[in-house]
Amino acid sequence: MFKLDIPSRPELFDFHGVSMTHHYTDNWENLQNFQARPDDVLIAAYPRSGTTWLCCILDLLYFGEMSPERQTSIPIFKRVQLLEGTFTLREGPGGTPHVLRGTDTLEKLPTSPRLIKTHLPVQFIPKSFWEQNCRIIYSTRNSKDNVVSYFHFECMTVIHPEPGDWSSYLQRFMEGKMLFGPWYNHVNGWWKKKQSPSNIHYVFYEDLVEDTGREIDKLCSFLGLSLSAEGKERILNRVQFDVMKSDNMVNHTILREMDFNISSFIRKGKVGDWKNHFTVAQNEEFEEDYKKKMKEDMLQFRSEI
Ligand code: PPS
Repeated sequence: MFKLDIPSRPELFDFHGVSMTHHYTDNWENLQNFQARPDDVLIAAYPRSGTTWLCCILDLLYFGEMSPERQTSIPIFKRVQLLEGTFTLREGPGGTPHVLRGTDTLEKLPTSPRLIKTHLPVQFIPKSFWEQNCRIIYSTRNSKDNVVSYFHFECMTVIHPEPGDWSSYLQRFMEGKMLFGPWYNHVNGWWKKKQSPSNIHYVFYEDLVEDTGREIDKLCSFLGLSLSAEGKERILNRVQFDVMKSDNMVNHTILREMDFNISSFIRKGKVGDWKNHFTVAQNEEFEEDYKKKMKEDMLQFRSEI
């Protein structure tokens, strides 16, 4: 079990125009000066849009054949390290605190490539990733399922701010006062960056649910990897929802900061679960607001398949 030192839920504060908590800003200078390597692969996503699923796929693509024990012995959050995280770890009650910084861990990571995860909006990404023209995979999901998943997650973990009730949460999501900022700015900011010369591949959660194999093929062609039919089958088996949900190296049950009596980290895995949460009135208000915020953008999402 890992025991982080989190005495109470962190507060949100405005950080360069984005709502953040100190866990993701404490190490800002080192983060901004982080030295990316040309072969680094960055997996970027707004929280709760399929990041872990993609992390597992990429980890298997790069290291599945070479070191199968990696998947059975190392938790996914260590195999694919969060760039911006800063947490204090305490070994036993009253034990010596030990600060864990994503940047430090990544600097020591011996793998090539390094698989790196981030929830940062595009404007916060350290400039070395652009200078090195690193491959970046951006995972995204329709806003309604995203907010539902984010709500359940924030209810179950003290790592994030207090979520409050569902209806006030939904309002706050529309106002954009969420950890890592407004969903709307996040997905559009990354999308605009993709239109400029860059090395970004977008993956839609709905597409992954619809046809995981097809999306793995697209990933391989973006990453310049070749995969045998058997290798692909092995990956497809390993990343099925039920398999990941029961895999202790993936489902985060080893983290004491998550209360699995409240929800699950790998929860439902469906497109359209929002229908079980939004009232008719909430849906109308959300749609109206969505049209205003997304009117100039070409980005199209599917909220059902
Ligand atoms: S986090 O906390 O930001 O890292 O969360 P993230 O991994 O981005 O997203 C969690 C949601 O992805 C779902 N998930 C999957 N769906 C289908 N198949 C597979 N294999 C899978 N793995 C993860 C997970 O269940 C969360 O969505 P919800 O809607 O809450 O179930």
